[in-house]
Amino acid sequence: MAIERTFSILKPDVTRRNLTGAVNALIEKAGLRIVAQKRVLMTKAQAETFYDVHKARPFFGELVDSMIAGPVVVQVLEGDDAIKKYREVLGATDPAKADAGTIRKEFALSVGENSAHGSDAVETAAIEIAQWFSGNEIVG
Ligand code: 3AN
Repeated sequence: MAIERTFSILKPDVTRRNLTGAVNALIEKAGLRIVAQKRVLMTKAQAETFYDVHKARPFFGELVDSMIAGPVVVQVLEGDDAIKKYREVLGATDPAKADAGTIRKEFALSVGENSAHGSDAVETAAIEIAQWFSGNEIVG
């Protein structure tokens, strides 16, 4: 298996409820290393750019608004097969369908406020990491 990096966002529903450490504990328990991390308040333009792929979806406005409702924690996670592994740790988009022990099953409030984002492919991970981190902010 290849060592990969993936991009993660702990969403405003996590920071609001003071769950950053609890979510990070699940990430680290799964063997992923947090090699970069910062807490930011996204601008509307940054959230729209980040979710540009979803701009035609009916929930786009709601999604952007939910991402700027409070601070988020942006992260780079590193490990074997990190992209797929983190998607497994996240669980299904809809927390009602997520497996026990996953971040979304344990913490998500709804399909919109679903606690965390993880990249879905190598190419999108690289684009998303570059949107939020410069090379010298990532220390493996
Ligand atoms: P995932 O984050 O699991 O890859 P996507 O890429 O389908 O899921 O959706 C991106 C984000 O859009 C989700 N994390 C969620 O916050 C939001 N979202 C997806 N589907 C809905 C929906 N039906 N209603 C509201 N928000 C949604």
